[in-house]
Amino acid sequence: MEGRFKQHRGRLHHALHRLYGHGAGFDGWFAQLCDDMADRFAARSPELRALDRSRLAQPGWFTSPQSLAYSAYVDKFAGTLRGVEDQIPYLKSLGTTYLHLLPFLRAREGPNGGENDGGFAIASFDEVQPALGTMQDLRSLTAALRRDGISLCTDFILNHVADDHIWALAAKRGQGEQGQDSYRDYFHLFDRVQDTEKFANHLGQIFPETAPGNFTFVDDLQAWAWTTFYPYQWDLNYSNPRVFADIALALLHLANQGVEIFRLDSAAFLWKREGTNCMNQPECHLILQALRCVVDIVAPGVLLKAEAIVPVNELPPYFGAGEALGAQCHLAYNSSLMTASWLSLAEQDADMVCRVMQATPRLPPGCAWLTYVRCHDDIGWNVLRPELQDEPDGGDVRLARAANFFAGKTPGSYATGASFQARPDRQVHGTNGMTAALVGISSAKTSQQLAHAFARLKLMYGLAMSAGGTPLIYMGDELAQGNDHRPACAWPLGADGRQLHRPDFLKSAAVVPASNAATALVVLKNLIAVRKSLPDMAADCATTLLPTNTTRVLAFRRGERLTVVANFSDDSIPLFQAVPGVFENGSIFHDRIGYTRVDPSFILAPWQMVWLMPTSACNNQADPMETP
Ligand code: OTU
Repeated sequence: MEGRFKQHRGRLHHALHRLYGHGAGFDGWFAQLCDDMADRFAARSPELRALDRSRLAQPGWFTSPQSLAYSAYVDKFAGTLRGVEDQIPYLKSLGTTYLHLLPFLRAREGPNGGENDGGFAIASFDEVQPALGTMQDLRSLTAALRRDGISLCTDFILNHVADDHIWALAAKRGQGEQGQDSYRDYFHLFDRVQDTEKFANHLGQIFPETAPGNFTFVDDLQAWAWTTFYPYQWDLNYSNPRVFADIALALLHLANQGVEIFRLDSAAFLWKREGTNCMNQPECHLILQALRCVVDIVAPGVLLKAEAIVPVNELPPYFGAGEALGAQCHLAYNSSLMTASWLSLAEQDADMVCRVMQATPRLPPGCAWLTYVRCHDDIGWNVLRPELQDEPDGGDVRLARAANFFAGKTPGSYATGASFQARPDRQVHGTNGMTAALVGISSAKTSQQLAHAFARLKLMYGLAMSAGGTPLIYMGDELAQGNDHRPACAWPLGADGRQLHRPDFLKSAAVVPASNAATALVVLKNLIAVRKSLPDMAADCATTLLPTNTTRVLAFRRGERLTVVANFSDDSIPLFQAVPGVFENGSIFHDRIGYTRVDPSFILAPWQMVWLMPTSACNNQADPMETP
């Protein structure tokens, strides 16, 4: 660690000094943090240190086309952490290299039936949720996954803790170390509601229906706590250096259990500034840069992934900017592309995807997007507002149309999702539903409807697999699982519309031949296998949009030779007319995901996606169309 400490200490000091240097005692605090980091390193196992070394020797190890992420709830996927271990062969059969397990640390047990935001209200960073297993099980799981080439990713919920976390309890008791009130300073507390108002007017709302507002009066504190999410999730106060140190050490402790990737939950919200929406603040990026230095020094095999659901222009800074370019998070959700792909699907117009891709810069080396279709959250429409600012109504009508379409409220809609946190009299918010429900697999009645629905599944996942980055499969999508229709009130974690897309996993063993589940599995496995075979799919290969004659079609090139074309509409469209440039050099292509020859007479079927390689470049790949 000595060498790495020398290498990165300056950066760490620089970021933390900018955040906390003005306070008395900074030097002593910084020295203590460095000592604590050394302790964490001392506790790091030989296996994990070896992993660190091998990853340092291979920077960007996660950016290859081999990378494939899978996201699942422990209980719904496999019961317990031990159960997840038993599912490793299945994960491997998909080609998974990275498993994101939704929160499994000890969560809030409080009143109201123990509501804990699906585990996102953390009561302890150092314990596993008892129903899911133990810390020993976690170590066993991470080791087993690692043996099979799969990295475990955990949610690291660093913006807030539950109101029964030890820090919150200490704040309620009004005691801190040395009998002081110091744990109150772990949170943003206000004595008078008037003090919250100067912030409130500029803030957005995450759950405007079920948790309106951003502040909660807490009797035990006799104060208003900042609660961006649910009232029982208290935002941490990062202007207090002790919060940063405790969080950094908690992260390292989990890294020492073998967690390799940290999904930094709600990363945009870490710093509050009057007169702003308190997202994406410069200090928020300094906090993340400092965290990156901490892992670069102690556990350099570890990756940080930003979960910042923000407009596309706000996303690149999560990879670092200026002198910190490439020195912040390794990965970030491409949430704008995800939302844009759903809007484009509803509108049968690829324009929004094009705009978002245009606004997505090439990333610094050693960085990659996390590309996805669905996750455990809603599709949040408002991230597209900047792209819609030229619309006379700021995009209200277009977004509302898309939301209504996916809620199945538009005549002729194939989708069976539901709107989230929206009221007819209020602007659009989010959409819930499993992919299969949103693309129409669940509602298809005729074989043609089903074929179209599967084309849309292939289009949506094909985009996530080809746009550049590590693609993520959300548990159940690979088996075309539909929505969970158990009533919200029966849900153990409290009523939350997002549970619509959090069903129990249909075990692969239960997949019936020729069922939708079986078909979906073939579609996704095919995309995965082909992607893995194409070097141009690496995250660091350039993505270049190609001009088209119709916005119903999206076309882009990956690297030098791979051309991706997608028809977002229900029209049949001659490829030659839609993307004339494709055939410029007289090339004939092979569609790697459709196993067809593609020449200038090729017609894109409704919602068809093709991945084109010049036949000259496929010399080793037998073309089924040309084999006698
Ligand atoms: C994240 O998400 C989690 O993914 C949610 O499951 C949690 O409820 C939330 O944090 C609080 O921990 O804006 O950038 O569906 O998109 O809450 C963070 C709404 C977020 C989520 C939003 C969210």
